[in-house]
Amino acid sequence: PQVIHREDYLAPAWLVPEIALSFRLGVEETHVCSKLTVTRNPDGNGSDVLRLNGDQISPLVVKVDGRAARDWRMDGPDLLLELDGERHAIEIETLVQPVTNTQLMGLYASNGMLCTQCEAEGFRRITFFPDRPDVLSTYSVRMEGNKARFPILLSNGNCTARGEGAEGRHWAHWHDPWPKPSYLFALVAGNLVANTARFTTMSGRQVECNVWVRPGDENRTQHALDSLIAAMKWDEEAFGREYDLDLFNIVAVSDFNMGAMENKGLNIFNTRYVLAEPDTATDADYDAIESVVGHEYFHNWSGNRVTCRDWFQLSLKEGFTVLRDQLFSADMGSEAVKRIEDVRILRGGQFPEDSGPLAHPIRPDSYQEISNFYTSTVYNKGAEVIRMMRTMAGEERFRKGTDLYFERHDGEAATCEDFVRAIEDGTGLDLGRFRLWYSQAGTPRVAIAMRHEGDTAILTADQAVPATPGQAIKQPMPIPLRVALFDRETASHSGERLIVLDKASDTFRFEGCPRPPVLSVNRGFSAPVALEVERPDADLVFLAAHDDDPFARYEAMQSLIVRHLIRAVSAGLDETGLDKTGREAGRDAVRQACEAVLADEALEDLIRGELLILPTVAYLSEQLLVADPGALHQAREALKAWLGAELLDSFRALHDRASAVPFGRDAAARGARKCKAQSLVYIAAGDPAEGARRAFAQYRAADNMSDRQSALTVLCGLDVPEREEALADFHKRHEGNALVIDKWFSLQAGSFHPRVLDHIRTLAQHGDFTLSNPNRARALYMSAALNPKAFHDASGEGYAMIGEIVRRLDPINPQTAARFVPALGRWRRIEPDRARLMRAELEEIAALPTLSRDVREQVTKSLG
Ligand code: HT7
Ligand code: ZN
Repeated sequence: PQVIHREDYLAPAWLVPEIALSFRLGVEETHVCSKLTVTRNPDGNGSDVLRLNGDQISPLVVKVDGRAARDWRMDGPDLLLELDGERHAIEIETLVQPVTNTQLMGLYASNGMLCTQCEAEGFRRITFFPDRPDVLSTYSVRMEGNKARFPILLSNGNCTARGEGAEGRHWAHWHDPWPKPSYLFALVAGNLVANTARFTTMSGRQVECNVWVRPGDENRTQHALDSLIAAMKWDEEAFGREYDLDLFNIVAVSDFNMGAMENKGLNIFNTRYVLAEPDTATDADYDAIESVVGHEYFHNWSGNRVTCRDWFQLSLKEGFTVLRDQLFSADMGSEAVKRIEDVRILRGGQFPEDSGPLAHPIRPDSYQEISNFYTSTVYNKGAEVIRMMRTMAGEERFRKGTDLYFERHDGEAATCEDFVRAIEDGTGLDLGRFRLWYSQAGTPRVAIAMRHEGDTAILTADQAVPATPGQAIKQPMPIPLRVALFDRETASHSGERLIVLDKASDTFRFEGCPRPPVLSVNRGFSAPVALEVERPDADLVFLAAHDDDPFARYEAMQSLIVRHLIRAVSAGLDETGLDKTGREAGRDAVRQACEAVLADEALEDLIRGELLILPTVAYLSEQLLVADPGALHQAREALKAWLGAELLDSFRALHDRASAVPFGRDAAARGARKCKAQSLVYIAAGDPAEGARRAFAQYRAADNMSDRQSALTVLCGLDVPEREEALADFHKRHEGNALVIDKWFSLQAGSFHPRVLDHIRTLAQHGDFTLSNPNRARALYMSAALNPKAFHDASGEGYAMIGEIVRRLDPINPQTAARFVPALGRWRRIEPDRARLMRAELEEIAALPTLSRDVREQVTKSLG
């Protein structure tokens, strides 16, 4: 396989300042005519060869300066032209078949409409072009098609003209004044309706904002539209960034490989991140829409105005934009809850990636298929790395750094190094060694111990960055840790301090502590590290009850639970909570901490709900070199049942109180729904009969999707008749609403029901199931792959199911297929019997004679 290396970057020999595209649209066939103005790049290597990338297309016509070209040849999928001089006009015609494009890259059909996805390398499936992000062009687009079939014709920028043609056809001209790389090109043609609002920018310009959906969906677009307007305003205030066109369009499509795409002025979204109304969308869905709409909008500056030089720099736009969307969501809702959720995502997805065979730095050094690098590492760890710079600089100085970055690199294709240098110059920070965060993979492990001498607390911190594929030896990196020392009698501290651990080992002195304090460290998750802190359970119970940083309270709860569960699986546990050696395994400390959380009247319900969520089996497995996911799952369920039984009255009281709060979208009502969901989980674990009764009653009384879904989630895990009744009702009630039917599949496949594997097999035969829609395929099979009970079933049937899906999905949609491989790739960290079965599935995939580059890369690395 061809491996692309970051160090081999060469500037393009030819640039394309202008491109005019003309599309004769059809679902079966679309004819594309492209006219490029190409100029020799003064900073290029002087080669006469113009490489125009292609993928599964062939040229119908090739002209240079108006004449049929003779000097062209194919090099694999690419078209090469030999050119002399400085400037030429190139014309190329191609024919594409949108309806057969099941990969959903390039131009494809979705529900009768036509749309594009060009990032990262989809444009080359439409026409021949230097399809690389450092070639920026001004785009003019002509679209022409049947008016009845495609009443709405959209592309980037502004619509400059439109008109009627013969035989029921019509056309539109679009022009985007901002030079952009080909990955930001987009067109949409179809029967769509818009919900429209106007936004006045900080300099007083009027922007028309539209959310386009299929007729019938328009009453589910208001939240997305409101989120867009809020994001536009927020970016002006928080980052000084103003929108730069008169029009901003969002289009929702139901077949989409990822969440959404930031095409200039024409964002294309998975319907999942657009459509919402209380009856069909949960509070989490509403939050996700706000966050993704914000994310794509923020790309207008971090990604579009300043783009990436090459795909190794992906985190330049993605890490930064994730940070920007996190800060936006925090400002729109609860900062504490948002931080807890973001850390949960990081630990659930990125930490396992960083400790497995697919680990890579946030700026990778090589790839075979770039689509495999749209990872949690590039996105979420990338955001954490920039967040650390912000923490060290402080908000105000960080803003000076980002202002400088945008000013310096506006209109350019930049690198991560450009970003770090701008932050350095703008903030005055020395980020010399900090750059290691860009080049080294692996989650640093930080061990902390504290001793007390006189009135001084002395903290010792050691760091180690683990070896990862291709990187055996690592250097210590600067790790900013926010620290507070609590006086255990007054339950207060005298202020937080930021320490930066930038060596393998260091000590830090804190004076003015007359008594041994309680240590609260890595507050707000100031660094994306795995901490090992020497502290008694009692200190964690104290922090869970008293820490004034809500994240640190959550962290103390999680640490107590992780500690207990790891002890429980490694030493066994009897029903009294003692391990085989007769030691108390920390279960009672967990109960005490839960009690404090349940009893704290000053605590917001939104945070209470978060604090009660148990760590996932995936996160628990991360704590062990080799994990037995079956044992961890059982121990976790046992703890849930024990807490449910021990604290049954408190959970009942919480469920009753929360159930009395009427529906609203305000924080108090949302918090009540979260507590209702969590208390129901514990009641069902502690007393399944009462859990079933309450869940069914909640299901029937629900006037919103959050309550209906949380009740159904609990029922799905129980072997009771109410389960079937509620599932049948849910399907009937929401028939025809694809996003809600996705939930119906996902809840069943994600449940801990004793016969969950049978259920998944039956669901795969259901008339509503199809592998060709990524949302539906993920609803069933990604939920199964993430469900420890189904996936890690000792029979190996869960592994076989995911292996089979990779094999069946690969010829249809390789990008989506490749996303299932990492679950099997964790075999080295799983106990030997299961590991053997997981590896066998990978080998069976690898043995297929034809495999996509996407799946081949992931499987080879996972076996390697
Ligand atoms: N920048 C977007 C990436 C994306 C994508 C990448 C590969 C294949 C399909 C895709 N759809 C969208 C999304 C984002 O991060 O904003
Ligand atoms: Zn993005």
